[in-house]
Amino acid sequence: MAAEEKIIQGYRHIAYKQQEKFTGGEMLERSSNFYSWLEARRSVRHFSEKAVSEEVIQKIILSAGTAPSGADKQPWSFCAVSNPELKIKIRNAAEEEEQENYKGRMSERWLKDLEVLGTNTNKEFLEIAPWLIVAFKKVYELDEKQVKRKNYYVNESVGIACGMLISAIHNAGLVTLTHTPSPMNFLAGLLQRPKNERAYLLLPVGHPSSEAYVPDIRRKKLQEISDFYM
Ligand code: IYR
Repeated sequence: MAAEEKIIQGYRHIAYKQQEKFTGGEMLERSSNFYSWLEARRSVRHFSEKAVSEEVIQKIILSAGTAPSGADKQPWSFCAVSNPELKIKIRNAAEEEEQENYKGRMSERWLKDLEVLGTNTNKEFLEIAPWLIVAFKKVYELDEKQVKRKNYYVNESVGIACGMLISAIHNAGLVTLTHTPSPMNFLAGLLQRPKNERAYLLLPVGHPSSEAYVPDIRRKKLQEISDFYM
């Protein structure tokens, strides 16, 4: 039996406890089931006003916070907004930016690519969804002496955390979409975030409306997204 702890490079490490062990067959079944479950996730733009408890949102955020990160800096911060006035302010500011985007900042080609997805400048979901989660990346931290300490691989880390956030939302039987108003500095302003935080992604979270539609799109096949070198 391995010792409970070990000093590595001068620091205490604890024995890794493998959570579960599976046979090859069980592994295949679980992987296949997990894929089917994830495959059923869709980005949904039509929300119901039905409430979602704060506790559920807390667990979802905690799940996102388990993501790996550069030098374990955990360079993220998630703001959960249910305050109706604040949601309206966010909607208005996002729509203002999107109007600029859709009527000039985005190329013809880009607009054409988005047409099939049913996106436009109307961001009603920012007001209707019971929660908005705004993910912020922390580009640096301030140490005890208020000296800036740069974080590492911040985009990768926060991107992974957001992926896990989206999976946690799906696991709760809720829906979301990744909204990227651009530029999105207005979010740091409205939420009065500290200087080291930059808005990364805005995710409305809630139940789908009883009349929710999603575009009829297909996911790429395994052969299109992978190459095996054996
Ligand atoms: N940020 C805009 C436009 C947009 C861009 C991409 I790339 C999308 O996949 C979807 C939308 C918006 O949120 O509408």
